[in-house]
Amino acid sequence: MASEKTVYKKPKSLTDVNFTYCWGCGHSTVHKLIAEIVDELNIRETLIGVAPVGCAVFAYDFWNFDVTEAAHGRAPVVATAIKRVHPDKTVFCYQGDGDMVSIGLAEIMHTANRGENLTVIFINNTNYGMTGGQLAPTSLMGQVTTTSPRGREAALHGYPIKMAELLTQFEGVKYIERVKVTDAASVIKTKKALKKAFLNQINGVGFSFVEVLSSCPANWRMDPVTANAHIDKNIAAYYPLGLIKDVK
Ligand SMILES: Cc1ncc(C[n+]2csc(CCOP(=O)(O)OP(=O)(O)O)c2C)c(N)n1
Ligand code: SF4
Repeated sequence: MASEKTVYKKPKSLTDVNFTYCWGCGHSTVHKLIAEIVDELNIRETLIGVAPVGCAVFAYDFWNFDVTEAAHGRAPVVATAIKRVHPDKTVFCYQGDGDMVSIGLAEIMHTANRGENLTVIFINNTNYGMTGGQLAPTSLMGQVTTTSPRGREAALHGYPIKMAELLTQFEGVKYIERVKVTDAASVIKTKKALKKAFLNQINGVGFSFVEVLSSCPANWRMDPVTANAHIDKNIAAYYPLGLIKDVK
């Protein structure tokens, strides 16, 4: 009889608490990838995450390592303080686009400009997920949301902000990549980018930023498969994927 071989098991860095995310939500995939990377890099005991306001507000329930909470876009400054007090720890921020690009825009810009040796993971689902799908600074032109029922219009709402491109101008920023999690190949690429962003910090390279184009099927009023296709076809057309900055 052939002996059984374990090919996959739940990462140690996830608790037994079930995710509360909607079906097909990108947060679940990224949470799992982070947990896998933390196991692989063996940093579970020396890692501190900073969670945002938004659907990922309960991330501390799902990850089996230290996570604190910094509401309303303040994650980068809280992470800055933690890293400065504990330079031996690996510290990361996990933020949505409403949290980061709306109320927290100043914090991310100044943290990037200071070139803090941090890992920042930015989940861009082009709306405020938790509160019912309101317009975010990242919503696409024409995007219908609960606060833009006629679609996003430049004259009323301005244009979608490309955070990854915006941050490239800061000299302190060493690594920026934009990825997605819509199929197996893109999930593997995302894991590679996230791992590099953690390794950069461990190796003292400096501020590293990974933007993940992520689905919000619930507020987009789409099934998960259609939501992923929407990312591939429309969102990635405005927010180009790939490596944006990599300073050795
Ligand atoms: C001062 C203030 N304004 C607004 C809110 C409501 N609020 C909570 S989460 C959130 C949006 C979060 O959206 P995003 O960061 O995109 O995360 P997602 O839920 O999509 O993952 C808002 C507006 C609040 N709690 N406090
Ligand atoms: S509302 Fe959107 S972002 Fe929030 S859990 Fe549901 S699908 Fe995910």
